[in-house]
Amino acid sequence: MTDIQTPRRHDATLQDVDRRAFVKLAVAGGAASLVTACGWDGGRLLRPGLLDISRVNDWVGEKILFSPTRLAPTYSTAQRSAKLPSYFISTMTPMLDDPAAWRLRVDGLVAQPLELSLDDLMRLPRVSYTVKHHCVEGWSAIASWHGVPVAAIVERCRPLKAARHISFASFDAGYSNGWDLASALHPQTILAYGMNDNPLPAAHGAPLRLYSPTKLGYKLTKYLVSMTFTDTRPGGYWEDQGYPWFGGI
Ligand SMILES: Nc1nc2c(c(=O)[nH]1)N[C@H]1C(S)=C(S)[C@@H](COP(=O)(O)O)O[C@H]1N2
Ligand SMILES: [Mo]
Repeated sequence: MTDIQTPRRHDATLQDVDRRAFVKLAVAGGAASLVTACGWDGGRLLRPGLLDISRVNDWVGEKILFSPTRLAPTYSTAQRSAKLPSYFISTMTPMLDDPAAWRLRVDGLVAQPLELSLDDLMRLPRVSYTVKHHCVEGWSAIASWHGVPVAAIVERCRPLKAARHISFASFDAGYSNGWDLASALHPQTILAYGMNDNPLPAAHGAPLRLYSPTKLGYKLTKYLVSMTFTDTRPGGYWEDQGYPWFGGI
């Protein structure tokens, strides 16, 4: 499929690692249980009790900490990290055989289902920001992202009253994430097609990825193919293995 090889998670260069910026969750037990999230031994994290702690974290995050309008800090382009580690669950960089045929499917509980090409998305309102990425493995890195607010998509597909959540799905071995509608409508939640003034690189989720500086890295679906509006709370790759569903910062 491709001869382009990018470093995978284990050999990614962790430049600009800022462990002091390691995400602090409101519930101390949650933070302790998160250290190896999106790591290599996720299976071992399925200890009894962890899922309960996650649920408390989610409740605190969703009902108390999250504000639909609070903006995450932004940085100057001069503060960008030299490198952003690249993570994906496939064994090789997920790439499309026919990028021109790619479309974002918007479906589920909506009045107007959509099929959007990259050109369609680029014609919609554009947001750019330079923000810090937080991975629960303990690294963070600053980069600029360019894309269309999810709110602009929501405006066009017109979710039905019963729609409360969105399931974001990818072509990376079925990686997916579930989001609540309020978080998706946050002004800094975007579908990014650009990074650091360039088209989104394959290693970082080309052609399109979800991005938000108010969520932990594992909530930011790369290699997007669809957004499905649901009434029930959708699961996700790491969420289903015990990591906090809300994943807020
Ligand atoms: N499709 C897909 N999206 C994904 C992942 C993944 O493995 N597959 N990993 C997540 C995790 S754990 C992180 S920290 C970020 C990493 O984004 P980056 O590779 O651009 O640094 O992507 C998230 N989105
Ligand atoms: Mo991560």
